[in-house]
Amino acid sequence: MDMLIENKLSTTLMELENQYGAHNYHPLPVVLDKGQGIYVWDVDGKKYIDFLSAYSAVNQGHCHPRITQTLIEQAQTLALTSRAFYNSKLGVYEKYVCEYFGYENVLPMNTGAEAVETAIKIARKWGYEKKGIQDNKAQIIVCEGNFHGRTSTIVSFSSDPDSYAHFGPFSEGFIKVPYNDIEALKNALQNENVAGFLVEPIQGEAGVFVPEDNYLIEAKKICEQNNVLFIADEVQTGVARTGKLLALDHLNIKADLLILGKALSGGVYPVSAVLANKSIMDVIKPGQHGSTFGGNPIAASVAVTALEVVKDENLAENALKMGEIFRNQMQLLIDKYPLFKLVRGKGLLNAVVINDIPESKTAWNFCVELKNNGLLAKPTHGNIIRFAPPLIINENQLMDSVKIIEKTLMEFKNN
Ligand code: IF1
Repeated sequence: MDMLIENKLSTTLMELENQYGAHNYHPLPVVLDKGQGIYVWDVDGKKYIDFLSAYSAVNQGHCHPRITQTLIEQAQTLALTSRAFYNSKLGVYEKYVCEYFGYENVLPMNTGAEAVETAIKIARKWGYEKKGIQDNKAQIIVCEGNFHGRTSTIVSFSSDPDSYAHFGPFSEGFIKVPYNDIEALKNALQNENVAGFLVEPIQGEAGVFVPEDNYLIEAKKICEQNNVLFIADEVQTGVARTGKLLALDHLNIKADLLILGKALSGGVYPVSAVLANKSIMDVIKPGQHGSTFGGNPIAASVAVTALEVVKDENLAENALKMGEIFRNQMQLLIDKYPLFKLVRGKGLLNAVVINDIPESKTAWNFCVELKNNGLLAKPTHGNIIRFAPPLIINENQLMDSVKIIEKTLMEFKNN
């Protein structure tokens, strides 16, 4: 096809988004049209390796045949009943997801932010009804640099001005402590009104910041000692992304409230969940929380298949192995090219820190060049590039990706 005509189509489509959509994103200039496995294609038919995986939602790969089949079949059978009635898929899913992650109960929601909200509500209610906190006094400890979603309550305790500025007045009841600082957490836990500690096992938005192993182990211990719920947001780290089913599995600790989303559906449908044991979940009674779409038959069916795929295709083991190789390869590039400063991460949730001031556009410019060379990744705050391909990636594909990254490093002229 003629090059000019091809370019015109993607330009037209980008202009449509720019003209009619709210400008709440700053996408890379590529218009995607098709996906299969680790690959996506733009409207001109150009093929890319996807190293973002829709922010870890498509861990199982794009358009996984089994997951897609379940979605289609269930959509043709029964899509939505609301929770005013039982449906034939929900209970089956609930049993499956509870046994899968080792909890007694699940509360199904749709998006990650909704599941975080749900966990906050459960923790507060538990605080009043089980711990005996005086009404309206419950506190949740959160971490600096957190990312838990975009609702008005959640942005109330964000430390990123883009997330919270001019969205006040803010919700009360949150105590912020530095991440990876056990003494600060200990101090905050002195407050007897604390109901829960909400934490990401690895901070994604903060640039894939992995805390010391001991931090979360100790944190869990002192929460227990203080009768405070340990609430893990594994929306991004869960479902095999870090090389174990859950990031907390690396440390053999179990959250009191576990928050999941994104890859719970393989990215084909919004499915999120909060898991807990009965003694905690039973504070929620009929009429006290819910959602029209939460636990609908499509979501329930799709989630079972998406979780089966994770087991059947050994995605956790693969993520662990491929992650090792990826970080070793990035280390070789760091030794060779001054533009790359350091690599960090776990499993296939990794980031490379770029050697420039946080305010510069270097990471963005580099991602544009990666795109031109056939690999999609997105910069995050402070000149950091997140590298998180679907977990089905094999060693050959991974080495092809490393070649694209090195080629881009060789060619790169920052401007
Ligand atoms: C966007 C980051 C990723 C999350 C954790 C809850 C949610 C998220 C730990 C909310 C969502 C997203 C949303 C996305 C960018 C993104 C992200 F850059 F912000 F950090 F993944 F890396 N807890 N993360 O990471 O889930 O309501 O979106 O389903 O575009 O805002 P959601």
